[in-house]
Amino acid sequence: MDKTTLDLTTAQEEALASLDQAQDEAGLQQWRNTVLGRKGWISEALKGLGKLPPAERPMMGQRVNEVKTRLEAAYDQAEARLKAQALAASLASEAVDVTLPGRPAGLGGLHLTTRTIREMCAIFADMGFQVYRSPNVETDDLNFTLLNLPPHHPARDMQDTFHVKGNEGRVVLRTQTSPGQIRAMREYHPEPIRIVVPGMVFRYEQVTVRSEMQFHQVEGLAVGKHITMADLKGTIRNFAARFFGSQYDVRFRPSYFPFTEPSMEVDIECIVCGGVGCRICKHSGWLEILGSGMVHPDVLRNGGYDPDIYSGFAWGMGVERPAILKYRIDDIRLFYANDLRFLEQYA
Ligand code: 2NM
Repeated sequence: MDKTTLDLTTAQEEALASLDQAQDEAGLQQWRNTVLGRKGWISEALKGLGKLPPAERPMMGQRVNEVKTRLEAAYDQAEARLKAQALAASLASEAVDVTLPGRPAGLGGLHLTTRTIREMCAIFADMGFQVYRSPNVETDDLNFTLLNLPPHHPARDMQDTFHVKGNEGRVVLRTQTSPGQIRAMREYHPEPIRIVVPGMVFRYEQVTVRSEMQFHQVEGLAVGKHITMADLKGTIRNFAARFFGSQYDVRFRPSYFPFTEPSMEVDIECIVCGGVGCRICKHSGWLEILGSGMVHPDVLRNGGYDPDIYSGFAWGMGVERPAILKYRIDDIRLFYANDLRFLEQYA
């Protein structure tokens, strides 16, 4: 290619213009080949110098080299520009908008059983009862004998028991939280006590919509020098009014428990039908909520209190059953099914 100085200037301007058009790496390389490559026109121009009259060669040679230097610099600039564009594009595609609100991880909540235990304990706490904790695994003595249920007593069959292997059959999963009351009496006698013992209990029974093998209780005990049945009734009535609502009547029915004398079961007016009679209350208008009574003299003695000086009342109440009544839940097995669709409604 045989270019004059003027041609070179025009070619340079064209090359610079087309370089500005290069949009990507491929376009850039193609431009480099046609302009600066071994067979590009700069090379051709350099080769063509030999055909010029000797007098023109130095001036023309210098001019071609100027153009070459100028285009090489332009190429480097264009390459840098494309790299910066590519980087900006990839950063934009990966960009995180830090001003967007976050997607919060789901927060856990308390299980309905836990909430109900806490609510029950809080109501009794307002009446001066302290929470007393005691083990899930107990000796036969604490779970039965000291509660006035000697070996072979027929009332032991009221609660079918899980036995822990070995230990000559003397170790059981507690069937009620009452052994905690014995522990508390032995720890605090002869001081007066007002305690509630919440916790899990275990009974080897058929699982149904109304009963599980594992459930919870909040049992209570008050011992002192002038405790009467009026205290028991007042405490339970106050609890029922606060837990279920004061519009429901409460009644006390004579009953039997080995650890109390006299004993009473407590019913609340059916909270589903208001006492008219329905399927839930088996058309009686009443729902049983707990068992209670005046602590048996032998049990007081086993706890270290002289029954001629001290008296006490106690109750045993489930957690899940009052909860299914209060929240109108139709299957007690939901408490252990771990279905979030159920649990989340109460978290
Ligand atoms: C019940 C019913 C009546 C009860 C008695 C005691 C203790 F240890 F103080 F004697 N604790 N819990 C009791 C009384 C439990 O469950 C239906």
